[in-house]
Amino acid sequence: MFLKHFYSTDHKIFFTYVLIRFRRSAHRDASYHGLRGRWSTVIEGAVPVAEVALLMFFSIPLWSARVDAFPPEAQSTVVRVVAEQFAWNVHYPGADGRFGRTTPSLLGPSNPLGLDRTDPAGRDDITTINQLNLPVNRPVIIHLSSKDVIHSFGLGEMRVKQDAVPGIVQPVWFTPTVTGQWDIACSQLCGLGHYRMRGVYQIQSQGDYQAWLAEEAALIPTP
Ligand SMILES: [Cu+2]
Repeated sequence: MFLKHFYSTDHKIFFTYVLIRFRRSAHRDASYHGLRGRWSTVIEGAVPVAEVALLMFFSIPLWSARVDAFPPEAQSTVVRVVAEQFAWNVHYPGADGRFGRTTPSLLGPSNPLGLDRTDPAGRDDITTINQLNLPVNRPVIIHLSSKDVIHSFGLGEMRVKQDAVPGIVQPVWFTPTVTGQWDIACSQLCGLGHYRMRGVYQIQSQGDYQAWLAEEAALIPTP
């Protein structure tokens, strides 16, 4: 990004100007004084001031307005993602559209979300590890949290990157417009196994997604 900016057209024009303006035939003796006067200092000071103003008063408020305009949950695919060292636990509400109760006392190797299957809302819930399937052309709302340390949920192709912070449920939304399969990357150095904290997300057609949900629902353990 920086390099691309550095070699932009205006720099090439300036470089050409300098080549001609300070050519050898016009300046036999080198000047060791460099630039005199206050203008360069003024410009150097003005550039960061202008950039900070652009960032603080335009860029950040605009981006904030964009990401805070959440679509209604009823018209979205709502999923919970719980990060841990070193995996992504995914929780779907199931056919009833309601998330079952989760509690730390039920946490265990076979129940990484601590989901209470005796809760009526939790009976049909689907859980996966490192596998996030979503339908295309429908807004997705992900309620993101973490069990241990700060992770960062990165879906590069969806332009999504959001920190997962223990003690906070942070919603993030986007609308996938293409089908395909990519990696969920943890983009926060979260421990020794950070490098293998990799999941897969798959954007599917509505039909494929429903078929996948049915497949997963068939795997739900019966109490
Ligand atoms: Cu991580």
